[in-house]
Amino acid sequence: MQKWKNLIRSVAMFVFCGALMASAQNEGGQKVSEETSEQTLEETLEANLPAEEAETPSQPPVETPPPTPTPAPVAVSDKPDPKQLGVGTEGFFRPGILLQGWFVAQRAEETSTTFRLRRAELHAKGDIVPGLISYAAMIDPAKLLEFKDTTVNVKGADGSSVTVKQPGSSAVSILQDFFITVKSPYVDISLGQFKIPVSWEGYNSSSRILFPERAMVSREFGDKRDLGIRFSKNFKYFGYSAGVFNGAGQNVLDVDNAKDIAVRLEAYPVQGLVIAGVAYMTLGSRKTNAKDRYEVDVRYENGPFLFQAEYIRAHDVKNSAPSVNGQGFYGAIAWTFLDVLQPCFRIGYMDPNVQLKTAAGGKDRSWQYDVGLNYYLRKHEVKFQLAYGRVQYRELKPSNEFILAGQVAF
Ligand SMILES: [Ca+2]
Repeated sequence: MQKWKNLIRSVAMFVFCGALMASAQNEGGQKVSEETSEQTLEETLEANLPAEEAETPSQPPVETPPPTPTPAPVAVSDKPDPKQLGVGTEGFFRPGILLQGWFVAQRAEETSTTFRLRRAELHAKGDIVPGLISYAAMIDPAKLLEFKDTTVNVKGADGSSVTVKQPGSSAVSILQDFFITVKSPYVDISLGQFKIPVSWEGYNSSSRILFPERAMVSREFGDKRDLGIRFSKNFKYFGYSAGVFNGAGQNVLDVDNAKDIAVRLEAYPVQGLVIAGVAYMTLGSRKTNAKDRYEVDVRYENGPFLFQAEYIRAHDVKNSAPSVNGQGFYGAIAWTFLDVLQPCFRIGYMDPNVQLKTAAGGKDRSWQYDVGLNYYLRKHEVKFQLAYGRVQYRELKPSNEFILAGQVAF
């Protein structure tokens, strides 16, 4: 920047001196006082510099050596990190991306194949007051697909229908995470929208899951976002995450005054081992809407070996209908060869409604079997995943799914 300033100065001086000489010649050799010349030069420079630069106070005279450049804002932290950008008065900004692309082939009633942009998460995060106030926002434009032509019945005398564009899935807003966090040694308090702390796989980053897709039970009850306030912190031997949520889901204002509360407690008794429990329940009026979750999960990672398992029990009340109890579990095991190649196996069970003895509403009790092979080119920053999964229902036709996935994340 200083180089450009000096260049602009030199050019301006050259042009200005040339103009002065020409003017002096034209006006019959009239002398211009040095004082006036210098003053005008400064004004000319001010006018020629970009607005932001012109505001810099006390431009030094051209003849003096260039002043030390104003230091660029740097993050105030123990170690300046070259990977983050200084913002605000003393804050910093760190961008992040998670891209997951799939080719998926499914066979249930019939075979279907498609390429799919599974995730395109764009993260903006950092501290605005280092060590005290942090922020994060994440959007995923891949969640919003083009609206589809859908036939909708209209209320009229002839009972006709119209074709209109409708969203292909229930999610329309691409806003995923929103954090305004106050940090302290024992608790980080966040206001915004984030995942409820149900299911280890659900709660943790989508960039680190073992298979391209989470286990059925984790998807059914976990990996859900809600608006609320969260209290969390991790220590050497334990961690916690507790929250109060609307209970209405992602990007939805609360429909009642009842609020959901959740507590997740994690213990790390030995290196690589996580044992956790979750309790989540609706407090307040539970007549029309209530959601309870209970969970235990365990994860052990030691060198190339990985084992993880979860069990979740659910109780739901919706619109005065009889309450529904659901439950599920899974166990997964993996071994990494040469730090890059990881075969993995998973077996899971999911029962969306334990009272029902038959399939209903497209939901049925099922067993899930998965086998996969992961290739880590740069750990989770660049990985490729191959997976085959089969879901065997009690009554519905079994479904088979083959996924080839690629991921880039930072
Ligand atoms: Ca509520």
